[in-house]
Amino acid sequence: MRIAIISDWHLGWGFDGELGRDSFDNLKTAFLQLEKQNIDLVLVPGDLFDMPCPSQDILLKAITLLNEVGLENKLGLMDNSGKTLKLPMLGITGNHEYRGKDYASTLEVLEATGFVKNLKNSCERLEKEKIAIFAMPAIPEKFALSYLKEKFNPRPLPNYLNILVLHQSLKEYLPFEDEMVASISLSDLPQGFDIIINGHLHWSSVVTLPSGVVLVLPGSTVTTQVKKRETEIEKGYFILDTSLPKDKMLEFNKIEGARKAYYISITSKKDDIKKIQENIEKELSCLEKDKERKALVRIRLQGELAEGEFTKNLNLNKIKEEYLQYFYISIKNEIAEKNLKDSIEQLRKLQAEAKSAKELGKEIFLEQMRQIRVSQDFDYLRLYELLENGDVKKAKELL
Ligand SMILES: [Mn+2]
Repeated sequence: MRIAIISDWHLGWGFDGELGRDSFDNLKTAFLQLEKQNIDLVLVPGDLFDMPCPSQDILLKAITLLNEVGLENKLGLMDNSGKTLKLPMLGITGNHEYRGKDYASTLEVLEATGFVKNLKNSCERLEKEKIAIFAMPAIPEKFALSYLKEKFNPRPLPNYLNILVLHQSLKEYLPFEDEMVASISLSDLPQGFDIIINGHLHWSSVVTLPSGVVLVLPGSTVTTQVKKRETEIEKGYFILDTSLPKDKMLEFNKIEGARKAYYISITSKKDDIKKIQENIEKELSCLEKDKERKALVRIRLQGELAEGEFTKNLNLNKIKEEYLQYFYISIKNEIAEKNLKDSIEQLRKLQAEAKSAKELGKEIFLEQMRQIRVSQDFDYLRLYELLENGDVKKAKELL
């Protein structure tokens, strides 16, 4: 059996901007490639859409795209209500699509339109093929570990190829400067599975963990943020061929013609403005230039300026304009003039605190609920969500 693993489509990403077609174009190309690759099943580990409530324009574009996919449902796969699907596709919701159980999810919409079976903390058994697919939709990271271990607690089936599908952060995979959080470590992943597939992390990779389980990160089909690790690997998907030996089962396929992305890191060692500008130009001149499909370029400037030089004299707009026809350039300028360094540190701290104000509110609420000793089984996260959405009537019912 040949299973396509294709994740994090992020349909609708940057929809109103110049790059608004990328998520659709890349997915379209990927499906056209898959149509020629003898695929029996498509697995989508979350973030099909970039947002929990896509606009009708985005939904229409997504449905139109999926309507044109020429993959046959040879397995006769059915949705949760027992209707045969148009496509042999199984999926879970990702963190970008996350909504509480009181609200309809994007996956439910795509299931109602007949494209995908929405897997919800369940096990999909393919009896004839002896394949068991366990799937846990994304939940807030803070609850992920205990949910996985205590509530979901998936148990592999004997004599099956056991696959687990997740959409969570993993502690070991977080770049140290990242704002993402994780509660699950590699050592927390359940034992006895043959393959664990995790969406969410946008670069592709396959590793065999010490426990023997093969961990697959399919990566995303579109570049949403130009991060260093992401630019080192092309956008694509995996094909899992269950007839092959375990070490040859997985094959990466890149999406042809996907927009390129580059990450340039420049550290100034007390350089002057002229030298920094030259260094940027030097790096940009080495990149592949394609006017038809302008590449994304992220430039990160770090280090210290030479004494007596001022960052305001670094004309970054001039560089952006000069390469306008080849690149979408975004610049993160962290170069500091010496005397400004301290105040910038302080500002950064304040910014970080402001960002978590909403999180803080939730924390306080949950802590207060804990203190009044409501029963362990009471779903206070759900209560919080209902209140946040102004559903007072439902909240009262719940109480
Ligand atoms: Mn994602």
